[in-house]
Amino acid sequence: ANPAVAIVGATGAVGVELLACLEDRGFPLSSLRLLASPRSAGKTAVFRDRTLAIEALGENSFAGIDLALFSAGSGISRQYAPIAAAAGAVVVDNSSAFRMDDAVPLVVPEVNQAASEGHRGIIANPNCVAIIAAVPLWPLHRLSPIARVIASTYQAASGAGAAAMEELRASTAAYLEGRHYANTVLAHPYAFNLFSHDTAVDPATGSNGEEAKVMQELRKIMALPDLRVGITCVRVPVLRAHSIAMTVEFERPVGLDEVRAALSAAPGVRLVDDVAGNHFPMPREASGQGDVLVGRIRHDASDPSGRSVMLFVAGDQLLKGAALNAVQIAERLLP
Ligand code: A2P
Ligand code: 11C
Repeated sequence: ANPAVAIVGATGAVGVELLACLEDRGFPLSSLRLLASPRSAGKTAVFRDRTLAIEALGENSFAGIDLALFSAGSGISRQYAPIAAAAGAVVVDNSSAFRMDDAVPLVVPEVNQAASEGHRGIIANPNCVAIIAAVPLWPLHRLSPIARVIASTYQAASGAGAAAMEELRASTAAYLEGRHYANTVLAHPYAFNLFSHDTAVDPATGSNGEEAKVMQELRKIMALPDLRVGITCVRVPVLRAHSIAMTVEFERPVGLDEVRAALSAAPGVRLVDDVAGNHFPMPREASGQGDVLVGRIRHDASDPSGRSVMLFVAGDQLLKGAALNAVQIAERLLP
């Protein structure tokens, strides 16, 4: 029989996309239960032309559920994912709660699909920047071993949730009309501005929480515990796709033709590298796309050895960075 599926956080920015991915991809399911906070109980959502009620999440929400897709923050995951797993469901968890737990696979299907096989009830969906970076980094590592990655991110509002997307819209409208807008979701004025990622900086390392996650998650996903990663994470006033500028240092010199060929052949990657047209990956074009867009492929002029290649990447944070990756993990669990 097809699995009975539950979505936890069905009203959130990622939850809505989980519903859409299940529908668009024709995911074979026998029933779908939509769970959120008590504030949403009684609201409805439409799935395959049927109107489904949204229910308040509780300890009894998982009876008869085979697959539970969680995207309601790490506190909810810590509390309820073990309950769902104990009730017999396989959990695919979009939060950071279990990602670095040795007993929990951290999976990007294009990179380490086989890791899912060892799961004990919970599979973690990585951080969105880690996913969007890993999709092009993995075929490059297969081409020639990577020693080091230096990256800067341009992260959209969607990564901070539906309320942050609304804050970007409302604060931009207020700015254009000359009205004061008091930000309530993000810590700084968002319209026509950008700022260091909203997670706290660890005084001991100087990295913020997002940067630390990306560094450690990339090493786990790619099974490269010694990969050297340096990253700066920044929130920009874009609605829903994250972009990343990356410098990839290989152990040996590489040619741009072989880099392009490896990326062209890679699953989940689409080259957007029109030099004559000056047309490269953009968040607006990445939005709504399952593929990670990759372009601006060139040698790093500051490294005459020819071992360093620079790229610009954009990927839909809500799709490949979250919902789509989770549904792709779940598809591969189907018999
Ligand atoms: P709700 O809409 O009822 O608050 P986002 O990441 O876009 O901010 O969405 C967060 C998701 O997590 C929403 O679906 C939200 O539901 C859900 N959520 C937040 N708190 C709880 C809770 N205590 N129990 C269940 N779901 C929750
Ligand atoms: C952001 N990447 O854009 C974050 C959101 O590790 O799941 C997701 C945080 C995570 O702010």
